[in-house]
Amino acid sequence: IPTAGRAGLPDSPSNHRLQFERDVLAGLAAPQKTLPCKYFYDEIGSKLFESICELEDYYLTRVEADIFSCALDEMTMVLGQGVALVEPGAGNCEKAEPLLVAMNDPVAYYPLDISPEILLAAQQRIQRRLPTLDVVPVIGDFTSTTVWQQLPKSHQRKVLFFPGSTIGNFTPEQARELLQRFAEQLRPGEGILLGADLVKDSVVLERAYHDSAHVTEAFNKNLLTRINNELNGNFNIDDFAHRAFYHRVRQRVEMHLVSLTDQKVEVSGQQFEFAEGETIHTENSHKYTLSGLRTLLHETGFTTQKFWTDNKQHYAIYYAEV
Ligand code: AVJ
Repeated sequence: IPTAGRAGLPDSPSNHRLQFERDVLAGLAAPQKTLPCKYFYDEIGSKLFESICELEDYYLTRVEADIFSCALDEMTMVLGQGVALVEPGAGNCEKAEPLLVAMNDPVAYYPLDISPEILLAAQQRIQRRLPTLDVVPVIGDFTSTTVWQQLPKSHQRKVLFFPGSTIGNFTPEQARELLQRFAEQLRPGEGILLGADLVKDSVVLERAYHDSAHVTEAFNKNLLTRINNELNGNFNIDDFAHRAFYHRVRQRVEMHLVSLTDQKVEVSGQQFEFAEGETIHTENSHKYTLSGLRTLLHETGFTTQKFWTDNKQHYAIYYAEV
């Protein structure tokens, strides 16, 4: 793999492809085959994810939206006036929009995402609705350090917006590292609005990731289609099955793709062997308790100010400041 130029162009499309190739080849060569879940979100994957969010079985989006609409007045009060909202992994920005509309004179919105098409469409939509708001999309991977340098230096009071239980995709150690990195971007008095899915009955959890309409299955398998298309792979999609289960000890839903036969697959000219029943681990979705979330925030330099939850305590949103 040629590496020249990568340092100078950390977020260019060709570097994204190189990074994708490196991650896939390394992941498939590991003893437990694994693929990073951030690669789910190509154009088709992003659409499939939007369909997942509309499923009855996938309660997360609905419950979070309900908490937001019930708590909107309280939230805008604790956020305060003249805030610049920064959203890592903003996607279609549909969660920020109602919040921005309700907020007290927000000055700017910085949605940060790897997908420019979706961001630019969202920018136009939000800009039309809030003409005086400064909407500035930032293209990049929020887990990289370089993307934060693209944020304009300003004296605006920042609040990070990290809803959707995206934090769940990180192991507890990775989550601590990420929140520490977030905290480093903030000055005293600046904050984070963090949404996370809570530990609950495993039947409810497993239904959310193994929905009856099989959209999550399509979402999971689309990763193989993407590898076929972009990295010259020859996965036979029908030779893999979708699996999702809740692991009580690890406190997470794991998604896997299970090989249904002994088979060989080629990606970018490299061959990988699968035994029947062997899996590719494609996603972790960690679930938190309220006290676990509070501890995570405290350990990473935040002081929790307030939290909101639904009456079943399926989901929680925390506001915390550094
Ligand atoms: C967007 C990471 C919160 O883990 O619930 C949905 C992604 N994966 N269905 C989640 C997802 C399978 C989702 N997050």
